[in-house]
Amino acid sequence: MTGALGQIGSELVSALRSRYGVDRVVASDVRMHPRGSGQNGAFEYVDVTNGRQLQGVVRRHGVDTIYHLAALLSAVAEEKPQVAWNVNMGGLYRVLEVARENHCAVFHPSSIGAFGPGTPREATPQDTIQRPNTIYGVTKVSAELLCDYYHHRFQVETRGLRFPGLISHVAPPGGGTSDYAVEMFFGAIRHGRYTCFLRPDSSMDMMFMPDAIRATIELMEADANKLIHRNAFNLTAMNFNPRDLAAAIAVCRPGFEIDYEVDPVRQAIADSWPLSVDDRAAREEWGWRPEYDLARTCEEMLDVLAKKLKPEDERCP
Ligand code: AKB
Repeated sequence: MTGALGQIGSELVSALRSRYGVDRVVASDVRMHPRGSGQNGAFEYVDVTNGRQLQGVVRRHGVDTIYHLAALLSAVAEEKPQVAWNVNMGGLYRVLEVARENHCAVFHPSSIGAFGPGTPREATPQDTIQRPNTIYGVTKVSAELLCDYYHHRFQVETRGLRFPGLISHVAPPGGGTSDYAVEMFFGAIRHGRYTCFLRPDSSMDMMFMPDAIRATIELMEADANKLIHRNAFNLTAMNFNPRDLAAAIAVCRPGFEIDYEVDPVRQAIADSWPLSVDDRAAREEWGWRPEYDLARTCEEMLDVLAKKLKPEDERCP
């Protein structure tokens, strides 16, 4: 797995190790593994833009599937478009080449960011217009196309998911637009308040990380004969905007307060994304069913964060 210390990787590594065995999963990242993290299992330093490094790790460990997660997220990509192209596309191209040469399957996440202002915004269909106006979106559409190309041209087993905003209490997200949701949970526990960088009515689809991890594993284990689509499936679990989330948090943390200081860059990114997506293809082709709605996500997030961030036990009533 590349980008194994990131938001998805931190939880996917453990899930894959419990399912397939600790010694069967090699975690890698461009950051060094923090000491005393409690994680057993192989860890390698890998810069995904370095094909030789990737090749070396794949050959040394006899890797048969690459979960390629290393990428810049939407907001940080917009600050550094050249770096975003280099990491997101340069990294993927090298991963696909190594996969082609070593007969590996590849999982690569896409995003609701692969859509743009010309896309139907409500119940966005699986197959529709994709003309994003952010560099993140441009890399995501290009990645979907390149993964499909490697599948039909070289028979590389590529599969992907268009993740909505992801919510997790394990590893902090880095530089996304949907990150306001995670920040709001942390704000609620730490300060009883949060200043949101998106407008109160900025709706988008979201998902709690346990659903995202299960979706990844289910897609990679799905029967290839049943897949009409590959790169990448629309996916959703719940839909809300900052105002809805603040109200749901206030149910568990009465007195929670929110105010708004809109960041024009991240607001423009959110405004270019779907309000909601239609994930029927994922449901029909490989049986996708989410388990966490907003109420259940809030309860678990606040419960875990209260224990993690404060010494006293503050359970959600
Ligand atoms: C981001 O906000 O950039 C990501 C995403 C929705 O792709 N979380």
